[in-house]
Amino acid sequence: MNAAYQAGRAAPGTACTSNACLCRGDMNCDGRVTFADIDPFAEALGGESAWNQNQPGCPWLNADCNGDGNVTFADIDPFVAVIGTTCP
Ligand SMILES: [Ca+2]
Ligand SMILES: [Ca+2]
Repeated sequence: MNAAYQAGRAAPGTACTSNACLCRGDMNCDGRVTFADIDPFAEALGGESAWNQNQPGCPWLNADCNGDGNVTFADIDPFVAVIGTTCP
C-alpha cells in the first residue's frame, strides 16, 4: 500500500474529478498495475454504476486505458500494455 499515492485519491464514494487522481490500469488502487488488477478491470467492463457499488474509492475511469472517457473492450489492449507499470 502506497500511503502517499492513496492520499492523492478522491475520498471513497466521491467522484474523481481530476485526472491527477487517476492511474490508468490500477484497478485496486495500490499504486501499481499488476496481474492483481486484471479481475477488477474485467469487473469495470460491467459498467460504472456496478463498479461504484463494489469498488467505492477507486476510480472507475482507471479502467479507461485509451482515454476516451468510457470503459469498453477497446481498453483491454491498452490495459495489458500498462501491466507492470507504477503509478506516478
Ligand atoms: Ca493495482
Ligand atoms: Ca476507454
